[in-house]
Amino acid sequence: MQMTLRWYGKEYDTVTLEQIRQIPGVTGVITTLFSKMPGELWTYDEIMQMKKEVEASGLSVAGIESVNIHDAIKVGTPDREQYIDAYIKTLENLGKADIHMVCYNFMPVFDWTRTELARVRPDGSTVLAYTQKAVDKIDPEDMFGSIKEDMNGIMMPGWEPERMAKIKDLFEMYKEVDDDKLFDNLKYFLERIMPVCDKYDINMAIHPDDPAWSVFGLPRIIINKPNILRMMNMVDNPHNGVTFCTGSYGTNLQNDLPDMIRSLKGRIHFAHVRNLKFHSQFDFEESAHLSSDGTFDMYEIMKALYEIGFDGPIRPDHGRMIWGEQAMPGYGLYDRALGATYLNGLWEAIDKNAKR
Ligand code: DNO
Repeated sequence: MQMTLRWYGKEYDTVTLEQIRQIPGVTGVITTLFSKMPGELWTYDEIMQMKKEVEASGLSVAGIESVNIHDAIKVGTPDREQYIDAYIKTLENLGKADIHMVCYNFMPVFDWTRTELARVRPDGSTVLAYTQKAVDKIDPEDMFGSIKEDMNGIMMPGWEPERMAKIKDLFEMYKEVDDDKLFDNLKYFLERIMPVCDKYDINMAIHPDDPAWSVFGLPRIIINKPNILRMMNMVDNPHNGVTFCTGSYGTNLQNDLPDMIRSLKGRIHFAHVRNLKFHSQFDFEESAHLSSDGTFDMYEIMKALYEIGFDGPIRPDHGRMIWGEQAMPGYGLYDRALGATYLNGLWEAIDKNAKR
């Protein structure tokens, strides 16, 4: 595996490449062209400019998170063709730039959903949190407004104000889309892009829906083992793979994370590893990475990844906001650096033990 950190680019991120370079064991970043809207073409020159900047700092570009999918593709409207063509061209340009992993999601309207971006924990740190009660009380159109205040003035991925301004229309677009239709549209998209992925050896890594159930009545399909295996089988190509995000699949306590990892051997192209602390089934917050601070057994998760021979990029996922840092919620430097170090420690112990 390659330990990485997510980095949004110097115009958007409060963390610098120089800081990331000093985290022991972190050798690459997962980055993006953050200003690109879903459906927009990424040119070869733009990609190379970003790549050169990362490499000048001594780090590598371990993959992209995300090349976002236009809603026309998810809904399956006739104009999806033009957006799929642009996506294929973007993949081709990434392949030419020697970038081989692309994380994306197929969530309708909202990307990940949290009801609080700065819940205060007993130790004074703040974390992202979710309560179903809060979601049930709020009109989806007010969702963006309700969390905007906590964004620290920073644009959050998946919550672009341009898209949120059209939220009514977005909900209207998805009116006829149920789970099966969403699966069909995903299959159509994957079948169209697999030839370019095969040509340039690009691993597509779908991110799970977060939380792993329907919110606001919208269909959500990348949520559990049966659905993800259905997706792997419906386009049975090794380039059709997943981002295994423990914090997203883990929102549903019925998901057995190590078992899911084992069932996806060869198809996990990217891993997001973080822990959650549950107060009740539908009330959780993002804890520190350490097993004892949350609900998941991080040792068992890392061991499952190790045992399936996972060799892709991995990143500590959202961190707590600690030590007075002001950053994009979930994406500060300090707690993610602690997370990377902890995960590297677990990996080293598992590796040494296995080789004894
Ligand atoms: C949240 C992230 C997601 C993820 C996208 C992938 O912090 O894990 O926003 O990047 O769903 O497209």
